[in-house]
Amino acid sequence: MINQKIAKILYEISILLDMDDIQFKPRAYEKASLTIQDLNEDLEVIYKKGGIKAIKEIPSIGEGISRKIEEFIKNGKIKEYEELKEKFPVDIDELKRVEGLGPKGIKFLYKKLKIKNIEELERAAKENKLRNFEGWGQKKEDNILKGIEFIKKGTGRFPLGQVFPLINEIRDRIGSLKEVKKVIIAGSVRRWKETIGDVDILVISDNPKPIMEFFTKMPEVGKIYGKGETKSTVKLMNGMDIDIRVVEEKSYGAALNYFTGSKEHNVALRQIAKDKGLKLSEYGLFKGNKFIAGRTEEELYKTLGLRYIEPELRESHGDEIKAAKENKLPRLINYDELKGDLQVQTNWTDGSNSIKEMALEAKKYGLQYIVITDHTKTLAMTGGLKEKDLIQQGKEIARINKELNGIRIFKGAEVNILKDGSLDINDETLEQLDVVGIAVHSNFNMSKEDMTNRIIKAMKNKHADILFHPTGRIIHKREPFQVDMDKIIKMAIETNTILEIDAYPDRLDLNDEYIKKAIKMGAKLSIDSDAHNIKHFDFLKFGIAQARRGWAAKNDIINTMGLKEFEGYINQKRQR
Ligand code: DGT
Ligand code: CA
Ligand code: CA
Ligand code: ZN
Repeated sequence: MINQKIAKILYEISILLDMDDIQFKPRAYEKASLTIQDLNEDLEVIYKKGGIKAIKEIPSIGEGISRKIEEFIKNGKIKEYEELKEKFPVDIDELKRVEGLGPKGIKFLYKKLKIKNIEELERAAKENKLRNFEGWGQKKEDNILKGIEFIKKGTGRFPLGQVFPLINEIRDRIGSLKEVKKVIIAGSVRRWKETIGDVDILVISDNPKPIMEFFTKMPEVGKIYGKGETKSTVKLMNGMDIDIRVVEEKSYGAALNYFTGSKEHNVALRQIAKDKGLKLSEYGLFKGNKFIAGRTEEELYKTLGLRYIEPELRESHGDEIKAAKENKLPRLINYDELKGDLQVQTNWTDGSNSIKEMALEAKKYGLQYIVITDHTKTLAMTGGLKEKDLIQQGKEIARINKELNGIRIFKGAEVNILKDGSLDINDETLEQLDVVGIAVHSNFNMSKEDMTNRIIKAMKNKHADILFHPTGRIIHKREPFQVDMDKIIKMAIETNTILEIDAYPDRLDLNDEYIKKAIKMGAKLSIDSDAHNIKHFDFLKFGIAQARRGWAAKNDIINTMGLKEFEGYINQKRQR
């Protein structure tokens, strides 16, 4: 797919045109970029089938932009873009990763200080050159430095959701080679960690040589670190490293176990083996020189006297080993057990699809119900809904529900928790909704005590049902805000408020530790996609993985309830 490449270029053109003080055009490029990001069909395919005419028929793509797209498909570059980049040699892609720095800020800093990249930005901020501009100040300068710090820390790790489709595609490509008997992704990917350092691919084969050839020659490969008989390492053009190892069938379980990790889990298993007078390695479990287990992982755990431990649990710092010994591992929620999605945005605010489109797509994912939760009025940049809009949307939902079968839409909202803990939608309107989500979207930099009190006050509103993305963090972008999670969990139980596991790949909020804690204390959780377009239901699996990493069973998650049960649950909630 070249769509993402083109979308990125169009977005950069929009910023560069704006730097050039050109009116209106930037907005058109930005809109086109957003449309293309969400397009299901490959632009190259569209073009091959219907030429430039077919491109022009895509909404929000006009004559001028369709010519640029054609140019890219034909020549692999866009002349205007190259010229603009020469005129403004600014690393937009890099700079816009800094939290709090948007296109306007990038333009401003280039005009005033000729800042082109993160290094120059950092230097300027450290020399206090930003704080004296109107509308900037010391606080913003500090935040920019914090944002830079954050990016530096995260460098090299990728949010799993960002690279997951590519990883699976590569796995399938390798799997289709005739020399390959089996291929599996091990390492942190198999443990579904929030972010991954590199990808570890394990292959069973008697003939590794052609596999090494194929692997090191994949079109995505940017650099070969090493190419051996049975193992190789490459860096892809997107910066991600991949290791591949070929093993024999006989040691597959042991190798898979070793390369799945975590390292701490491996160390603990080896100790258990040692205590039994055995030796565990990536080649198998041995008594002296005699191979006694290692063909499968199940066999390995069994021989060590443990219950099988799911990969998502293999990093709980020893807890999982203790539980496996005592037969106390949870029966984790399965990847097919969600029946509803309680946070879904639409084109009424910042989502890209209609209510009906979202509902129909949810049905394809096997869901029985969704809650529409568009943003509310104080989140102005998303065009947040006012009371009267919510009432109107409710009517629309009722109408659509009559048209659809097999999927039920509930009326909801993602209501802003204001600085003082009050909600930005009045009680009479909240009363009319089926499910009320509440969330912090502003004033993140409060003291722990103030933030905790703010959220507790909001949870005490009798209409509040779910606390969305409870810590507000964005991976690689924004630290969680300061909050006393013990108190929040206690209050969630007392006020019967659901705590959300937001499945959006750069949120994954709550994190695994808080999930574990919330479950232990007895709170109820939900797993929601936070979808902003129809493709985002695909994120639910990352939320389920996160829940599993937090030791969640089916019963801990509210939206594993079927429609009837869920309806009963919210009706009961409404009556109190
Ligand atoms: P990552 O790549 O940083 O997201 O995390 P992992 O867990 O995928 O780590 P990686 O790629 O360095 O190694 C893959 C697995 O190999 C790791 O989970 C456990 C195993 N492993 C690697 N180095 C060691 C080691 O020094 N000792 C032990 N026991 N296992 C190791
Ligand atoms: Ca790895
Ligand atoms: Ca590795
Ligand atoms: Zn939100």
